[in-house]
Amino acid sequence: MSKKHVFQMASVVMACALVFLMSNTSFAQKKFLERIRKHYQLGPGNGKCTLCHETKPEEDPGRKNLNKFGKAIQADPDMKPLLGKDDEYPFTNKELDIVEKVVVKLEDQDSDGDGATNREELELGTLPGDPTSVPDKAKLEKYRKEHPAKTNKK
Ligand SMILES: [Ca+2]
Repeated sequence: MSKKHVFQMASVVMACALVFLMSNTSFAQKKFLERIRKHYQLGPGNGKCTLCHETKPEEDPGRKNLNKFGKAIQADPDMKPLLGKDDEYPFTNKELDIVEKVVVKLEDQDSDGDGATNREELELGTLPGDPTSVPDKAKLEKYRKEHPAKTNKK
C-alpha cells in the first residue's frame, strides 16, 4: 500500500470518528429521561428518546422534534426556567425534581390522544407521545381494574 493510500484511509477513519463523536454529543435532555425512567421504572420499550421525541432517521433528538408528550412537558409553565439550556448544562437535582413533578402533573392527560392516559402508557411500556404506540387492550383493562381511583376521574 502506498503512503498516499494510507493517508487517505486514515482521513476516512478520522472523518467517521468525528461524525460519530458529534452525533453522540447531542442526546436531547438525557438527564430528564433518566429521571422519568427512574420514577416510572421504564423499560427498553419506552425508556428512550422516542418517549418525548419524534425523530426521523439521521436526526438527533432535540427541542425541534418533540412529540406531543414532549411538547406537553415543555409547555408547562413550571418548565420555563429549565428551557433553553443545552445538553451540557449541569442540571441540579432540584431542577430535575421540577421535570419529575411536571410529568406527574400530566399523568391523567392523554397527550397523544390514543385513549390511554400518559400514566397508563408509562406504566404499561408504551409511548405517551406516539398514538401508534398503545397499550395492549387486555393489559390496559387489567391495569384499570387494579387502579380504579387513579383512572376513573375525568
Ligand atoms: Ca396516550
